[in-house]
Amino acid sequence: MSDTPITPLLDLVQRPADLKQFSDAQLTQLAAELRAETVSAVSVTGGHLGAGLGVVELTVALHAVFDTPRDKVIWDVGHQCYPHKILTERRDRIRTLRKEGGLSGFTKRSESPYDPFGAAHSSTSISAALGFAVARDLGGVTPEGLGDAIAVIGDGSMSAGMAFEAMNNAGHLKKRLIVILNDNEMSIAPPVGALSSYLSRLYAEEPFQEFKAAAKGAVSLLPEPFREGAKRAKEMLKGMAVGGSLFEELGFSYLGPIDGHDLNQLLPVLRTVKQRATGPILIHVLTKKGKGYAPAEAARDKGHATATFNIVTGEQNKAPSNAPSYTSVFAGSLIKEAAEDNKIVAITAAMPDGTGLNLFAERYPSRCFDVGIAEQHGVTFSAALAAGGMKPFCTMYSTFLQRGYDQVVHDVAIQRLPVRFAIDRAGLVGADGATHAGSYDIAFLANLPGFVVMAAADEAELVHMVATAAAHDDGPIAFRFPRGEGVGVEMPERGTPLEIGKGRMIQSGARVAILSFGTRLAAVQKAAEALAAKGITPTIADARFAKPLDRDMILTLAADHEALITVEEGAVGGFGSHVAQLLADEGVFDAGLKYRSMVLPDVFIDQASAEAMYAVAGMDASHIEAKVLSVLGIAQIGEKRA
Ligand SMILES: Cc1ncc(C[n+]2csc(CCOP(=O)(O)OP(=O)(O)O)c2C)c(N)n1
Repeated sequence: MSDTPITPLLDLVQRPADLKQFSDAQLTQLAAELRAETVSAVSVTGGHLGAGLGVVELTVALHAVFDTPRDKVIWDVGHQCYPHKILTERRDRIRTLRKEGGLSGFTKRSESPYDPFGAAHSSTSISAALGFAVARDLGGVTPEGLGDAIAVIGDGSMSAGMAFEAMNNAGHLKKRLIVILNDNEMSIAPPVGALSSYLSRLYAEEPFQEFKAAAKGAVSLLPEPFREGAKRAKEMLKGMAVGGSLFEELGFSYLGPIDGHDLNQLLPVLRTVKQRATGPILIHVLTKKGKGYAPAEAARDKGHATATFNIVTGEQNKAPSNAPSYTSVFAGSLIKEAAEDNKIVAITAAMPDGTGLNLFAERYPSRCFDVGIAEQHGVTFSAALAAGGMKPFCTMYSTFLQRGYDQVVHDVAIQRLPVRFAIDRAGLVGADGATHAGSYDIAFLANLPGFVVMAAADEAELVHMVATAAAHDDGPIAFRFPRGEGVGVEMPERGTPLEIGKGRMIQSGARVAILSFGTRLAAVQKAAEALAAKGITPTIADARFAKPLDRDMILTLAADHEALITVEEGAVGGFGSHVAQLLADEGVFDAGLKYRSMVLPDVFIDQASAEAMYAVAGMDASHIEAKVLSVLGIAQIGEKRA
């Protein structure tokens, strides 16, 4: 594979309709070219590689057989959609994937009519496809028309509750709907759980299926082309008995399993389904994550997500790190706490590596639970672990915890159970964009009675917050920390529990106090250096807690300064709102305090580098400096920034 692959057939494809001109044999060649183009693009952009490589043939087959964008192909998660983007009028921009102003790394409605439903969080595709199918049957209108609705969902994503809720509903409504189960026996990590074992059995026990099919006379029930297929492709039919009773019980016709890398199987099956399907149908397709690119196939995560890389060697270009990542500091601290306290257990929802809990699991396998892509269950499971006397650390990315919100309220907070929420990827996340930004957790947790909500200002603070959470048995407690590296502070050997609801002073100054919550503290300090050159020394405090607030500290800061500014990497409604509420309730504004809060802007910020996102958000050091100057009424020379 060269850096810029030679792609004579792909070069003829402007839009999916162009695929109709190709013979099946040419489509096979087209798939090879599409794979090479995908590898080439991701080598310069980084991103999700393995999942896309696994669906190259499926992507070609879907676009060759169906008529997109009239027919709606809905990719679950959307991380496998790069080949789809190449075929759907976005090849010219494919090397801008995940970059500022470039293509999103996921499907996105605003980007293309070929992305009928955006995603990035998993397990929504069947619900979305069903919605399109029902809209179609009720005479709904879209600019592209409404044809077939096809959900493509991975075996990992299929394990989530939402997928089953949708199948349950679809089986009941009996609308024509196509679900393609893309089974690569991988999630990000190897998938766990009973569904995964069930799927494995579906193809491990072929003889049983054949027997069952024969017993039911099922082969004769298969549509004509499948019966012909028995002659043409004996191998294919072997695996295509009527199995998948779980899906059948839910009201789906089950077809499969078929080889998802063989267009000679995919094309006839999809054509037949297109011709004949009446109700909901599930096609079970077996694929290999990372297929066709040796370094991805060989990688532990099958090339799930990668930095830019050298195509020949597969070697990734990773910047050397100067400080440990927050994730590794969290995991290391939790392991130390767990060594002292055998009641500590850890829960992840399909993200063992991303959360660092893979390290915890190595050390304490029986105390670590990967519940699959099942945040709702993960939270309630944690709640009951707490009720049962354990000390659960429910470890989730901020953005994915959103899915378990009712469980946080109903199962944890109302019952005042001491679940410890370790919230990774809090704040802006860069290339994954708006769907993955951890913007809301402060707001949606700090409004819950009895919750303790902390944010670590640096990696040493994180160590103390893990210890604080371990020691806190009086109700739920959460601590948030961002993606990426710490700031390089000296690290304590062990964490010391913090006093609940107490902040800390960083520097005392005059006129203006900056009250920071979380890792924007470094930017605040940088702003203070720039302000010092202008003769202004702000007071700086680290709030540590958004709930309970350090009332004494905040009211003292307000009393001693002309202006108070809060800074947090979260949406409106969070820390700053609680501080404003306190100040209002205490009548502080009556006395004329100048108050400003710096929060994420009220927009969904598209992907870009972290620095660029902070600039868009108005949250970098220069913005903080400008905010101080403006609140003090000091005009700036040149550009007015605040
Ligand atoms: C609600 C939610 N939780 C977690 C994730 C993180 N995540 C992204 S892809 C993925 C694995 C998906 O596995 P599968 O559906 O089998 O697709 P594959 O990558 O194997 O093609 C996970 C856990 C997510 N996107 N959404």
